[in-house]
Amino acid sequence: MALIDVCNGDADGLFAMVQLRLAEPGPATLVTGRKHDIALLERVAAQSGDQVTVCDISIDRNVAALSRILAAGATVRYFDHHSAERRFDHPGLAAWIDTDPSQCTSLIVDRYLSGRFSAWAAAAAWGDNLAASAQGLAAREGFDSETCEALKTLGESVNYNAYGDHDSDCLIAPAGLYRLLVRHRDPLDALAAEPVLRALDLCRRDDLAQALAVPPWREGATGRIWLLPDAGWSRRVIGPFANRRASDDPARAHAVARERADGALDISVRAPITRRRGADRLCATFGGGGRAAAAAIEALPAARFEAFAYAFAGFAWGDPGAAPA
Ligand SMILES: [Mn+2]
Repeated sequence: MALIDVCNGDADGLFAMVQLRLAEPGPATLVTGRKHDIALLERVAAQSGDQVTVCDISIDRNVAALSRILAAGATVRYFDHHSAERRFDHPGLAAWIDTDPSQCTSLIVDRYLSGRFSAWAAAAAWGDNLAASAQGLAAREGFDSETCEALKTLGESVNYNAYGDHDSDCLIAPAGLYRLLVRHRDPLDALAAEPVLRALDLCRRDDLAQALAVPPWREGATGRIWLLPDAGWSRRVIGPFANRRASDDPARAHAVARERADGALDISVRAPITRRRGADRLCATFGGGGRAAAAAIEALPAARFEAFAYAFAGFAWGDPGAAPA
């Protein structure tokens, strides 16, 4: 019987798994990757009796591999906040799914563990740009403002580290980072003891400064779009930059496109923070996916960028079927 842990390589995925393994130490094999490695369950070869724990990857994008793992006789615990329309029942599957846009996987795991490692969960919520949720948890735990600032920096730095197209784009592979983090019950101890976290923060600030110097490609009443050149800094910072712009202007939607070496575009989309619905629907129209609040399109042909900008400008953000705001 083997323990197999599978998680997104961003702050939310890694910190969800850190919480679970702090609560339940065990010799687990970790499968993780960068943000764009969404089909992580495909890499899992499970056998009868194996226990697979999954955090922060979409069931919809992994449903075939999930079925195969369950059919092999493994049991699966699944924690997630991505769209789960293809979720199914199976005696070997236990799922904790909450797709509310105020939620992230680390917050779901925090509830599952009755708040044993809430500082990790708050840092993850900041990393997923869920400031209100993070502050709510921090207030409940009585964290002071210095602690909050440190947890926010940690979450944003580790979230930043998950972007990039290649391991060479970033300072440390998510799997290596996880092994450093899980040694610390308190994320503040991790910040003090692991120099790579400070280095990540400095790199993120440098990359953000480069992106913040780029003017919007198009700006309208309902949203803003940026177009970044293909470079190491733009590959790394596209998501954090989209989060920053969304936080700065919460009533408008945001899209950050980045040119790729092959001429196509990768696009990160953020719904308005005041109406966090629809990013996944808009991106699905162009072959992408994600969550209601934050989604992405990979490799959009450049010839379709105008069509995307048009759809983005006219998009009805908010709940489908709700009265127009
Ligand atoms: Mn997440």
